[in-house]
Amino acid sequence: MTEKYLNKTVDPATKEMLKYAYENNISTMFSRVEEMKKCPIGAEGRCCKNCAMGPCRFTGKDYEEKVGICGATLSTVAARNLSRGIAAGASAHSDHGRDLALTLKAVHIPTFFLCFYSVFLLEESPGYEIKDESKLFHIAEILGVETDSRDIKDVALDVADRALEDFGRQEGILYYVSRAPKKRQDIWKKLRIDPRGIDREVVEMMHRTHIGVDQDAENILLHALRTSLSDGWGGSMLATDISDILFGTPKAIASTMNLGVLKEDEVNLVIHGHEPTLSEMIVTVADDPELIDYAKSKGAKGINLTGICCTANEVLMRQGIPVAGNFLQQELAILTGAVDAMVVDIQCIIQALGKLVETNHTELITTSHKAKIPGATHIPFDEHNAPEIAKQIIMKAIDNFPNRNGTRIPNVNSPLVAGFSHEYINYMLGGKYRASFRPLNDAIIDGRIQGVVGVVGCNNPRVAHDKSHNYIVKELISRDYLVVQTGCGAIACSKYGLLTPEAMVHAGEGLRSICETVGIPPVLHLGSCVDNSRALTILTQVVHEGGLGEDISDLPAAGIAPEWMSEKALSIGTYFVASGLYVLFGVGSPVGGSAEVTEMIGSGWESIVGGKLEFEPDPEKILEKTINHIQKKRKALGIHEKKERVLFDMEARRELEIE
Ligand code: SF4
Ligand code: MSK
Repeated sequence: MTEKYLNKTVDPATKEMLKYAYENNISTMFSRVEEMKKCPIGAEGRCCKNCAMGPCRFTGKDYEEKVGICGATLSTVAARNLSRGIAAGASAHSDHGRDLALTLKAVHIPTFFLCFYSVFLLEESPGYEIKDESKLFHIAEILGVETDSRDIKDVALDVADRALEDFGRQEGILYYVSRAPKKRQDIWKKLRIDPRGIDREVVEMMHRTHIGVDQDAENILLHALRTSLSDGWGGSMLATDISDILFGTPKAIASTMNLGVLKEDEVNLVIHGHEPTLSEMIVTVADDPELIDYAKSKGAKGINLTGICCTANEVLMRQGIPVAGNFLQQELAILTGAVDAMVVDIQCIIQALGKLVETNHTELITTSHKAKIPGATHIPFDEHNAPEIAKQIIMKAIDNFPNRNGTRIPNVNSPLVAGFSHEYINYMLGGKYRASFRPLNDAIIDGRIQGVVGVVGCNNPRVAHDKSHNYIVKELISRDYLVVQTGCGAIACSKYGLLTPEAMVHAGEGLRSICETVGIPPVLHLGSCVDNSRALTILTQVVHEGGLGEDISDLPAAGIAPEWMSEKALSIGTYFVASGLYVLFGVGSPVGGSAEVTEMIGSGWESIVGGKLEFEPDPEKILEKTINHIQKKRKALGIHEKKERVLFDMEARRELEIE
């Protein structure tokens, strides 16, 4: 028996399932990565296949001096490859945001409209409603929608239309650009990278990287910054805001994490993918007593909903639904034999699942016309008929319960607290009547908190599962850095209890004192991939609160994606850089073959936007660079020397007043 699996993860539940997979010769991402060696040329951005004269590969001793058949230099090729990845990532988030805007539009048709056209429109999207009116009105204000004395449905419709306008905008800039600090907006304007239409930036990126268009690596990369901004301050931010409007703005909520959340005696339905639209409806419908009775009639005690990847984060943040695992655990969940159905929508759902369910009892259900998988049952999702579709999916899971053929659920799970929207953090810090980021700014200024670090992103079987996430986060909190997380990174750290208030035992003295006073964990779960936009809002609020500079680039803050793998991660990292942050990625560099491009996205970008992007495979170096950077920012702000907090008595106060 091989014990190769021992070094592949730090998660005991994953180890247990890998033992089963290896002993039974079952292929998973963990084993396929051993067989699929990286192409060293492609891995470093040294291959171009943008036209049929190529692919042109930059190899040999003098590869940096070579040019492609069209004359393209290595830096042009590497910049084009990276930029296309960023455009793909931006398009994924933004298409997600567009679907939410369309759902919002479908939910609320104004009454007068109905009178003229069709009464059937009344039933446009049964089951959906506006859950957070105050957020709707706040967003309406930003989008310039009139709210005074207007019906909420009319406001919602206008908000949806304004959001959709930003996807198709041809001229002008995105509405949300105005949310950024003024200094940041000026930088974007001066560089002409303030994002126009969301779709327009992605299309232009694809155009510029077509053979024979933009041959200047720096210019290509400048547009990559703009494209990523259309994601961060456009598609992703809209996705987050509209999800909050429709399903509620998250508040702190307790739940459980890891494969042990699957239940032996209940029907297990795992929700996997990214959008909250269908998953929220499944959560609502699963409580239907008729469905529960139906599950009982099949011998189950009830219906157990759990999630994987970012759909899991969406329903965790708002409903406290337990999470079965992150990206690398999707196959392992099926191998437990206890998943009666896995319903998926879009993104991070691997094709191997279709093959895996051929030999396992799980019913794999695809729901998006954009994402079909051979081997899956397709039940097309339609927001106009969502409760019925959700019911149909749950019935499929129930019907499959009697077909189980032995289960092996690892008895491993951990508690966590999620739900830290920026609105909730604001409330936690200042209370209901004085909600404010002031206490956070003060703690950063007096050094109890040294800085804020986002540790986000995926898993990647090229590096040990969850290991870097946990190492970096533990080290940071022990040194008084507040950590915010999203996506699979948040799932990784919650497995080890780092997202609970009890985790403050791992925190440094200063951070611990804040966690105790405010009642927050030292690691805050902000949500799914699109919810990285919440971090942009938090950073902006910290700037506006005052005392820490005038721009995001002044803040003692940084971003890390230690186990990244997706193009979405590239877009996220780049929009943080374009917003002024230092961002470090682990694993390996997709432009490592070009010293010029490596410099352009590092010191080059830093000189124009204040943020820089680096790829650093060594987690210890990531930590060191992050800390050095934050300390450099503290020094620039003049807050690097620890100030003792002085408690004044009356006499001392009088002296101050006299002066
Ligand atoms: Fe080669 Fe140029 Fe075609 Fe790329 S675009 S494959 S470098 S000829
Ligand atoms: S799901 S993009 S593996 S974080 Fe958002 Fe996880 Fe990365 Fe997918």
